[in-house]
Amino acid sequence: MAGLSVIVPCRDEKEALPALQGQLFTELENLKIPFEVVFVDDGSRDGTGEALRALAAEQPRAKILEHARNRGLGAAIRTGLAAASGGWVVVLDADLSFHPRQIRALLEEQRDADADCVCGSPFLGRLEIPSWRLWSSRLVNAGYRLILSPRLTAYTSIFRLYRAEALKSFPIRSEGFEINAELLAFFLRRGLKVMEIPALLTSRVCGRSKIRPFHELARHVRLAFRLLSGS
Ligand SMILES: Nc1nc2c(ncn2[C@@H]2O[C@H](COP(=O)(O)OP(=O)(O)OP(=O)(O)O)[C@@H](O)[C@H]2O)c(=O)[nH]1
Ligand SMILES: [Mg+2]
Repeated sequence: MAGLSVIVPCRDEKEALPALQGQLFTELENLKIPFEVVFVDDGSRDGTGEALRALAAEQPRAKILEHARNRGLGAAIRTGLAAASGGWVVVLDADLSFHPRQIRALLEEQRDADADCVCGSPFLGRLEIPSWRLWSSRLVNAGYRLILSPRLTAYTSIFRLYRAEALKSFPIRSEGFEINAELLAFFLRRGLKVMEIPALLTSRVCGRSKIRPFHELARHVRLAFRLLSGS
């Protein structure tokens, strides 16, 4: 395995960083593979930037990138990807809602199936989130299953392992949360091998959710039209 880059997009996540730092780096060291963690601070206003710089002073394997103003989850992942040097990329929430101990299972599935992308699917595993989130997520995923492939269940989840070379070759356009669906669409349409494994998704325990449901739904609808029209 050529090294792993873990991209962590962060918007106003100062409260979540101490727990993330403790748990993410321990899990990654236990994997016994070369790794780096690329944090992208996306115009945070709660001191996330300062907290990340302090973290990087303690963690030589952390890279910190900053947007001067908030540009959205998609833009943050693209910035992180441009700086990622690993042969494999994992994208992870800052709030531990997908616990980093689950990264090991993504890597094992990649190796066993020789996959180009492995998705952690809470729909195959477990979701411990409010029911309105569950049903809105089910609805959006049902739409993508119709457009892309009924075989997959987790088009909107962030937690995945990607072959970096493939990921970097895509003309990614998403600015917001719809990037997760756009990336999967590229893998599927290029005939690359995508696998899913069960994952556990829990609600965040600190800080505030950044997702704006109606705004993100509009972005998903726009992406769906783009995928259907082939533009
Ligand atoms: N860089 C960047 N990161 C973002 C932005 N919006 C959200 N994020 C990060 O993306 C991840 C997912 O956002 P969350 O707010 O956790 O969204 P969610 O996981 O759908 O919902 P909750 O876990 O319930 O809050 C977190 O690490 C956020 O800090 C953004 O505009 N820019
Ligand atoms: Mg989250």
